[in-house]
Amino acid sequence: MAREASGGARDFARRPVRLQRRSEPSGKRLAVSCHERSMLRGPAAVWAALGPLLWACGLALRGGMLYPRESPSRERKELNGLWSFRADFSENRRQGFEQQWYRTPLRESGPTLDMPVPSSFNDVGQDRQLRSFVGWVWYEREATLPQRWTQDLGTRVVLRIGSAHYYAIVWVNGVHVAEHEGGHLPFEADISKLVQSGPLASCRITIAINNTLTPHTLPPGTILYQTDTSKYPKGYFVQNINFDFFNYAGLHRPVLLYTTPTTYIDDITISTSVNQDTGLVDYQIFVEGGEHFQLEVRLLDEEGKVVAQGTGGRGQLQVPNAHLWWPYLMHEHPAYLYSLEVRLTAQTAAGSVSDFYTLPVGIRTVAVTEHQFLINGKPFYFHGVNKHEDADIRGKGFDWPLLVKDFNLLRWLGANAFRTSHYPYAEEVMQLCDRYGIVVIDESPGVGIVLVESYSNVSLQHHLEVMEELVRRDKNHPAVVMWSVANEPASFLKPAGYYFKTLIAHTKALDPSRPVTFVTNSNYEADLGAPYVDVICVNSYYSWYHDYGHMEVIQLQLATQFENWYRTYQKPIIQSEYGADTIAGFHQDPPLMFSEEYQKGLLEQYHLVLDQKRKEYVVGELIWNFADFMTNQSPQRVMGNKKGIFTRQRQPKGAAFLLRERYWKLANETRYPWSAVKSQCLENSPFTL
Ligand code: BDP
Repeated sequence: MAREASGGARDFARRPVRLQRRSEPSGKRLAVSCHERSMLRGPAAVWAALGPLLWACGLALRGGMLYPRESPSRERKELNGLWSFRADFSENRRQGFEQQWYRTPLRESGPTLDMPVPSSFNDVGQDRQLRSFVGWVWYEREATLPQRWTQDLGTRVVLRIGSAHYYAIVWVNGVHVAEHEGGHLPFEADISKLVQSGPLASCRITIAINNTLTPHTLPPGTILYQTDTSKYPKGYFVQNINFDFFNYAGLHRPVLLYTTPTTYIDDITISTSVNQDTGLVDYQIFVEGGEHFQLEVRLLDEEGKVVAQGTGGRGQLQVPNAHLWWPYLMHEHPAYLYSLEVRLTAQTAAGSVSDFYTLPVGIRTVAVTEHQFLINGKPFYFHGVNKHEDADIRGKGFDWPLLVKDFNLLRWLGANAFRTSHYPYAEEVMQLCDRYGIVVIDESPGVGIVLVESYSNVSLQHHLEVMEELVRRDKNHPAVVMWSVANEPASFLKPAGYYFKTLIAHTKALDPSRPVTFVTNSNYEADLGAPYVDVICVNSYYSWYHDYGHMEVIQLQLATQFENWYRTYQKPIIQSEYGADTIAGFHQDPPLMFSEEYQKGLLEQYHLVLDQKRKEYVVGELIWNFADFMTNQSPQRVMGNKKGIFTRQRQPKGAAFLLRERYWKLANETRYPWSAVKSQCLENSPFTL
């Protein structure tokens, strides 16, 4: 007999110390708070048009999460490379806490492995047990600090962890400094006092990470104990999940130290709009660590010329004849980025100090009507992909060559957009999207919400906090045009209505300038969350998970589904997933499932309907998936999900060429001002006119 875990799972995930909010409200904050109720959705077009006004009373986000950039007042030191590592294989997984492994160097409490950071710990070793390990793992590394950092008391030293999946506790020199729940967003700890209190020029960073998922984590999961001793050894359990990707874990993104002065620019929020030819940049600057300061801001164009300037913590910069940030392929000068230079001058007991931060700014507007998605007032059609962050032995570890390769493939394909399925991606990914003009639907890790327990208040509270963290991190990226709060939740369950109403209203209160959605696979009549979204994003797998092999039913089923959704809601629709598993190199004619021909045939059937409906209200199509990716083992998965149009090694299947032809044609049709697109990747592209 099996029972759902309660004690055990919670044991593994239990927080030994209370979760600390990153920073408490401060009297000095400049943002104006406004009651959430006033942010509840009116007609989409109205709130989108009112974006800049509403922004002024957006729900105040507490604590900045500016990307750590170098500047004349800020230094950074990456801690990537080899860390010491140990998985706690003890029965209750808590030996590390019982023996306080953080108190002394990890090698003193037992054997350690070398573990690369960033990477997942799962696939770099030869140990099957480590690959599927559930519980606490321990990472440790010594960092040598520049003398100034440890001796200049006017310097603030911050430890930043780009992502630790799933739950993390951090110590520096054995002292607890931070704790964080959630595997896809950064968190920080001010460690100045610790590193400036003694003669040490180095510090020991210990991070314990737990990958256990519970019904209240995002994504959710459960631990299943197998208690039939005739079949399983004592204490046997497995982690169950309701999402279709491998639960890679570890330090997935860069870990670094950076400095600021002790009075510093903590956060910047910008919001842009356009009035005739004038670009408007509303800014708010949040300062911490001091009361007496001046702020100066300058907006520079790409040539470095100052085009507008201002002073103070909030204001509006006006840019006559502004260059707008356009998606790539939509305009001949896409992705124009200004630089917002912020200079803080503060008077401290030790004299005057300065802090500098430069933020890339794209001026653009986003709005939604009953049947269109508008960027800069022009209809935008999403022709792109869904992605995952994993590849080969590094699992979900951040990797520059992979990132550049993926963006080269996106541009080869003519993809103008992707969704960060099914969790927030690395900040460096978002930065490249800004620079290249690739539009992003930014998705939270709300995937696999199918249990009633996952709709509880505990879960909702955490989901609201995750949206705060996500908006805080990504709010200034022009590439981000919509938030997605979840993927394929059981939105037909009774509590889903209140859950999504609250979650979407909260996200809009955090950021009134962007539409909000979640991605559904529920029936249009049963979906209790759909009334609250601005754009209907719907996944379907006709002739794959139903009517196997019968591609002839696709057109009828897809057209009917679109019509039903539109008749019910009169909102624009995105085909947010569709696809077929395909083993690269399998060929079969007439096409059979899993062959390259079947994948192409299925896509073509979808395209016939998309081509009709995009003349009406369908505003986008995102293939599932850009590349093959790893999943849990199951008889339905052949070493992972094979719905990629590229293999996991990023080589094209036949469908990649089909989509490439389609996307470049779509680009030619939807370009503004009207003129032919030139392929950025291949001089002799058949689509270069
Ligand atoms: C969709 C999910 C996605 C899966 C895909 C599939 O959103 O995460 O990988 O199905 O089954 O339902 O390939």
